[in-house]
Amino acid sequence: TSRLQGKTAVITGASGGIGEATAILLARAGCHIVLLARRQAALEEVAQKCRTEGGDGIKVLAKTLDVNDREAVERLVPELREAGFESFDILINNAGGAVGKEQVGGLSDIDFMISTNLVSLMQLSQTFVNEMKKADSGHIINIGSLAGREAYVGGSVYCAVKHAVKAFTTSLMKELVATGIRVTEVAPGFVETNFSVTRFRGDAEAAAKVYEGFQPLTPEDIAEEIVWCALRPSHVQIAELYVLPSAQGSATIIARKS
Ligand code: 8X3
Repeated sequence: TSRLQGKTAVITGASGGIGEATAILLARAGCHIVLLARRQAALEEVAQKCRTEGGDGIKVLAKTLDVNDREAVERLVPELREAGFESFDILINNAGGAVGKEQVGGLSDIDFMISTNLVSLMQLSQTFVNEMKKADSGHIINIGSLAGREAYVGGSVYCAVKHAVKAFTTSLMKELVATGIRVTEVAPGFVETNFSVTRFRGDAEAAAKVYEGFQPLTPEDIAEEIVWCALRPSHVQIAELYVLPSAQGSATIIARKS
């Protein structure tokens, strides 16, 4: 049986994209699944898929949560305990994204990006590290980005926060070496999801152009990498994993066939 059998995985941004694909694979590996996102209807659909993949042996909970609601995040662990989850083995901080491709952007976009990608990730990490310490075991997996490896035009705020995610995750990994808690950053390049639609403020045409003429990563590709990290034996810690499409070398070096 899988090393993940019977473990509990908590996934933010679970209503679509990488979060959804990861939840489904973890359910298939026998994990109990806590799905967190703002959109309840979409979450319910993902929950159904997880139940189909995981069978009767797993618990699946679809819970509405805005990761930017600090009080709601504070209530999360007690509420999950009430719902029958006793321990938390894997946290996947996947919620996040970029809004706008202009230089810097307005203050509300700046605040939103810092809050969603960084402050929420820090609060959730802190919350679940406290829980995992009780069992002296667990795994925090933070989703970084190519934007945490290079700073590109049109990404000043997003690149800043993703660099911060990388630094935070590395510090946390070092701080927890004496514990049974592992910390991993999985950092993808271009993955075809709703990411670019949000970045281009709903302009689907501009979003589609990002992935034109080459084969981008799929959410399932990154889900496989995340699950691979989680599946390593407990003495193996994948500290970071940088994953690009084969046709991508950097934010701007992409072999497109026109
Ligand atoms: C991944 C998106 O455009 O920074 O976060 O590679 S991008």
